[in-house]
Amino acid sequence: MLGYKVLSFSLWAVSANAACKHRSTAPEVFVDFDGTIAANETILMFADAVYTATPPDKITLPPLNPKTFNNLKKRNFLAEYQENITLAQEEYGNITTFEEEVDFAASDLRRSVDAVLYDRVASSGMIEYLTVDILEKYASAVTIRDGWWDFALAAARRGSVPTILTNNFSIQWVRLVLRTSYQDYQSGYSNITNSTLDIDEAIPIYCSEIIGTQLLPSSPTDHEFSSHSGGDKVDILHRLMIGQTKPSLYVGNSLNDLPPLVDAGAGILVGITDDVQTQLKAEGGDLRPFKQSSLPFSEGDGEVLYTAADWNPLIPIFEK
Ligand SMILES: *[C@@H]1O[C@H](CO)[C@@H](O)[C@H](O)[C@H]1NC(C)=O
Ligand SMILES: *[C@@H]1O[C@H](CO)[C@@H](O)[C@H](O)[C@H]1NC(C)=O
Ligand SMILES: *[C@@H]1O[C@H](CO)[C@@H](O)[C@H](O)[C@H]1NC(C)=O
Ligand SMILES: *[C@@H]1O[C@H](CO)[C@@H](O)[C@H](O)[C@H]1NC(C)=O
Ligand SMILES: *[C@@H]1O[C@H](CO)[C@@H](O)[C@H](O)[C@H]1NC(C)=O
Ligand SMILES: CC(=O)N[C@H]1CO[C@H](CO)[C@@H](O)[C@@H]1O
Repeated sequence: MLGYKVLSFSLWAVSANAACKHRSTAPEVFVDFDGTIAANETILMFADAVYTATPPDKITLPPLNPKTFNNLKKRNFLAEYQENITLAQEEYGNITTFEEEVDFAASDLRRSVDAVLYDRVASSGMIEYLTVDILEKYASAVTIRDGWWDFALAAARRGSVPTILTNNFSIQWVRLVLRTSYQDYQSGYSNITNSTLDIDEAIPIYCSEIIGTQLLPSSPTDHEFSSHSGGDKVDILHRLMIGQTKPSLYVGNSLNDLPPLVDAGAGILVGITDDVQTQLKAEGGDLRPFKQSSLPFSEGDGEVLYTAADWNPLIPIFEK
């Protein structure tokens, strides 16, 4: 993993030097969805949509989101999932360093926790009750982080339409959230310079698909991929970078994103919580606020992760 890292950084340096001095090479961008593009953990909103759609006598799983549907008086499913992560951590061993945190996030132990959750939800029989109306209602309640569409359009103008790599749970759901949000964005900005670009459709999405039927229109950029961990994201990132001469940039927000963040040519945490930031620094992670002067990334020693509260500070990556 470290070897790949060093290689991609030197590629970045070479291509940046080779480019004319006004325009450094625009990176290929890979982005997490929940918590990074969306301010919300949208998987919980998706789960709420499933509970809303399912007739009460057909509900076979405790609610995933403890904040809603607690009237069902069932065991807190999210707490159980978190216990499963803790059990996996204990089995992995004592995690005290940043490197161990990255390694655990890429491990089969950590992967199996999310795979078990996914399989249990997929086989619950509840997903089949979902309707377009209910999905649309929940999609319009998602908050997209500030600057996302400006960032995505700036990247697209430099030939780097961002690719979404997400572990949660449905391509159709993620695409619907993008479509809904981009419509809002466009209605607020009457003079978008590249209005011919349907970027909400152009963004490739690599994700599982838990909805058994095609409820919503598909897009040629949908890519079903059984992704359940940061290690899976690294695999797909490597596959997509084959033959690519550009450097890679990964943007995420959580511990699950550490493997691709560290593996890519550069890694930026957008929307990381203070708790996780404090934890990673205590474990020896080198986290620094992302600034325009952080560019070009080639100056780093390859172990720095940058942080930003939203997407606005990242737009200059594509304006250099
Ligand atoms: C989504 O996130 C935003 C920003 O953190 C928050 O204000 C909003 O209440 C959240 N929406 C839902 C439905 O959780
Ligand atoms: C975990 O590591 C810390 C720091 O090295 C140490 O203080 C602690 O005793 C260890 N715990 C276990 C259960 O090994
Ligand atoms: C927690 O793990 C157990 C054992 O693998 C599994 O049966 C259970 O469904 C898991 N819970 C969740 C919420 O994923
Ligand atoms: C609009 O975006 C597309 C896709 O990136 C690009 O091919 C095209 O050149 C852009 N057009 C303008 C006017 O920027
Ligand atoms: C419209 O375009 C002008 C000129 O490029 C720009 O200054 C202005 O901020 C844009 N308005 C919106 C709402 O984007
Ligand atoms: C692997 C991964 O990203 N799993 C996430 C799926 O969604 C839950 C709920 O938001 C997160 O806690 C997991 O980290």
